[in-house]
Amino acid sequence: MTDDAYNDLLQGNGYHQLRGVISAQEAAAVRDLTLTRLDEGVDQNGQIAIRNILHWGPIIQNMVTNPTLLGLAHKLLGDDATLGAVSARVLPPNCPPGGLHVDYPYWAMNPGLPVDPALMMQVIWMMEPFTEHNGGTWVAPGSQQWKGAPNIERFEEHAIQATGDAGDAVVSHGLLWHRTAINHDDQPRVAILINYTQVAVRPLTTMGPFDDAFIASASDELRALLALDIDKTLRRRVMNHTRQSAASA
Ligand SMILES: O=C(O)CCC(=O)C(=O)O
Repeated sequence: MTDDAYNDLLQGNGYHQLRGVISAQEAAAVRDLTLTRLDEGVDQNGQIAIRNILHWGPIIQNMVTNPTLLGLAHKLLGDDATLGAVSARVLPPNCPPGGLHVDYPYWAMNPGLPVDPALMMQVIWMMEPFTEHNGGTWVAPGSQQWKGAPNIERFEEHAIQATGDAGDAVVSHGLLWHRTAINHDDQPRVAILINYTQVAVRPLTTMGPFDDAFIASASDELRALLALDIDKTLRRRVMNHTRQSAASA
């Protein structure tokens, strides 16, 4: 699976759908939780973004450290990949579509960057079935290979909507052109978005501060993703780099 997803992200569609990563019941619990916390969100042109939701507890932390996703993030971004952002995206009924974009850090950089090595992987978690009716995400297959800034005409020629079941996860290369859709349903549509980046990329949002209880209970995987041991990580990088330079001298 990891190989197929990895190849899809770099050389194929630029995204890959993983079915049933969590159960429909778990997804429903996350959806319900999100809808009780809408007051933490900000309005983004009629859609709601709730940023930095790691503190919502183990239910979100377990999604962040899900072994399947982490395996893929490590293969794509390195064993010391970090968490760039974790947020909820709610599409209220009849909301307008979101803007066409690539993901951070690519939108903050000049276009024309190589696809491989990737700097960022996004996960769009479906907390309920995503359909064309309720706002399945618009994606342009293969657009991670299109150099240059996203443009709407080219996007609309190729874009399709990602649909699937509650508990599915769409992983995508940070350079994939995509946008949120209109929700034509009478119920809000909920996604959880997780961004993993190479360790050298500055996180999009501030992750902390973390209190002592959080740090004491954080799993090894979460410690690594939050770069809580960044000094050790970077020392290891420097040592590997020095060894490689010595070997090639
Ligand atoms: O909520 C969605 O449909 C996807 C949003 C997304 O991928 C993004 O804003 O980067």
